[in-house]
Amino acid sequence: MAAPTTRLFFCLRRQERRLISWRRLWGSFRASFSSSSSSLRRELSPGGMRERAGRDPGLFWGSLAREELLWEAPHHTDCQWDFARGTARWFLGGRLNVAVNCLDRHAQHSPDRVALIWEKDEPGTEEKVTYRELLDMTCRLANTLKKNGIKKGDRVAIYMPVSPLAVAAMLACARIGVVHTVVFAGFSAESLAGRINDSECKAVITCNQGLRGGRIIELKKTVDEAVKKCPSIKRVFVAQRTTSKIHMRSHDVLLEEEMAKVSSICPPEIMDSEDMLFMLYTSGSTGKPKGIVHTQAGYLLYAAITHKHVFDLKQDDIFGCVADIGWITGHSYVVYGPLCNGCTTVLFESTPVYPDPGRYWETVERLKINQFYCAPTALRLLLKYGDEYVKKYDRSSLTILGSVGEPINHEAWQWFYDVVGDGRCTVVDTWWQTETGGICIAPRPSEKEAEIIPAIAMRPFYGINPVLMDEKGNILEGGDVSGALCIAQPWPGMARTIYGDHQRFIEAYFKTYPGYYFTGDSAYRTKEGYYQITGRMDDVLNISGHRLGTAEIEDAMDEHPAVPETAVISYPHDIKGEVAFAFIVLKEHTAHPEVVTKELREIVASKIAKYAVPDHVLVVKRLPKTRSGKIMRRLLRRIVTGGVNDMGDITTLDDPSVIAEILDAFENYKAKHPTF
Ligand code: 7RM
Repeated sequence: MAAPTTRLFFCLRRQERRLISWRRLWGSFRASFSSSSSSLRRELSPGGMRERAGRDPGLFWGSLAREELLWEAPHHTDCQWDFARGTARWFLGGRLNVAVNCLDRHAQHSPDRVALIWEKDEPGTEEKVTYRELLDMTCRLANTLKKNGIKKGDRVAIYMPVSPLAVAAMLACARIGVVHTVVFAGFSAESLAGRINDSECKAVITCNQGLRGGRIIELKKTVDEAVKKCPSIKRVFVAQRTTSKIHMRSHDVLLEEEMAKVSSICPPEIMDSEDMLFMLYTSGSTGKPKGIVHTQAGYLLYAAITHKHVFDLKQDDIFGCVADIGWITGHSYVVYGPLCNGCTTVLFESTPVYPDPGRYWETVERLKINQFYCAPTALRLLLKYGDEYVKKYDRSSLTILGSVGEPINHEAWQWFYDVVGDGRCTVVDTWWQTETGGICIAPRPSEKEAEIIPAIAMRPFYGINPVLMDEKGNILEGGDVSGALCIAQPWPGMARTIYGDHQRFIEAYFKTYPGYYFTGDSAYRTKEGYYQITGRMDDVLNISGHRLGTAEIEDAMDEHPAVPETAVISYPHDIKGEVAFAFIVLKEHTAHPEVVTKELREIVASKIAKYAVPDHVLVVKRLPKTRSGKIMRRLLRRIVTGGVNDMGDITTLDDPSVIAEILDAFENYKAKHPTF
């Protein structure tokens, strides 16, 4: 035990030394700043920052990395990249630990500062966790993992609802160099097993049950079912979220019980900048979800800097991002960004309508939240209940309102601004992806703060260089143009690869427009040079801000023995934004089509997740296909969105009479579903 303890102290002493020298530096920095050095003021202004980042991104991020993070060894090379090979590496030679950056340095300075406010499912039962307590919890959890044979480089799945233990689990992995993969606790056993097997996880960390909107979610049961198919799993760590009894299996470990037995000191594993920090599965247009890989230093720096600047973070701010930790928004803006910046971050366990549609705003009042970050789908849902649910709560603590995950419509933006923000908060529509690691386009920061155009993401973040391409791969210059949204240069937060399949990474992001990162989205650039994201260009759906490939839903449905063929497309929805619309072909002489459609819905829920279940299932005799046999989803979209008079180019369509046939089936379907 002696050796590691000495190492820890050594590490802490070095940290302290560095913090002191930083403070000295910061002091002189501030002194010269206030002595009205106008050039320095210009350097630190959004315009100055943007200009420096544009001039030399490597130098810009390199100096920020030195200033903002605590290093065990400094980096020698800012960035090396080659988009033709799909590579970008940042801060080479640098060594650090992410958990030390998120916990130890704050615990040392201000141990009693609140790190987490766990806004539990029942309103008014919140629990606060200080930086000292979170460090203690993280170290105990890390030691429990180690005691059970989990070591640096191993992968561990986290299947938990938003809670302090889930955050501690992520940071415990980071502390000992284990790669975590958080799986959203709404995914089915089959989805969980797929992710565990793809990344060959050694363990799962879960809870006996979850609690959301007053309803119980059987997490442990789902894990038990999943791990039956996962030979790599050696341990299942189970935390006790509810009082229900845990049915123990041989590889199960009671998490809290074990944590109480181990030391609260855990020496951090010192990691290289480019070692893997976590992977997170996300849907693409083809195949199974991809394990998007993020690394240590670049990801952490980018999450922290975007968090600080887009949300105008002040010391002592209480940051409220209501995303689940199972999505990238939860990783970057519930956990890593806010904790690296040492602020207080809210963990929201409930739903926007529990116990009533005032929940968000009641929480804002009770916790005095300063920045509130949510998805447009929730706003669209809440605005339907009227303004009273908002107005009865005091929202004077709010300064910035953020939106993420999907395009925000004008009505929702205006309601957010006028009603929630009383016309005095800045609304930031933030565009980014699992692959970008952090916000890439947002109205803030800017010199022209007042100049915000409703419902558009507007400005590239420091060092982000967006370009729009036409179909032929030519760069579109100037304003008032639309095209495929690409990014021309690397940034520290970008994904490094797809776990176990770098070739797929290249194909998905760097092949369509050689030399550029292709986002999969299309965008419009205004005359003033601002960006508006217009939607996905590929077969990826966005249901309530959650990504899903149409191919995944088709693959699940294709397993039904009575269904030889399916095609899924996106269909607009008032609240969810988009839903899945499935066209299915049944085997001849199938007796009860309605039974089959019901079974298909169940298959999708059990193979993927409930949110993936198609809202519409239409039985057709056949699908529109090209002469070479490819399904023409474009035509299906036209048929259901009323564009039948303009079907576009149908010269490759095998048999044009299929259009009238499907249209007929669709008219019948509408007649039977009056709410359609
Ligand atoms: C953060 C996140 C990414 C996809 C992305 C877009 C869509 C996200 C916006 C948006 C319009 C926005 N990651 N998207 N933010 N579209 N305006 N502000 O959502 O990987 O799950 O999804 O989401 O299509 O490519 S994600």
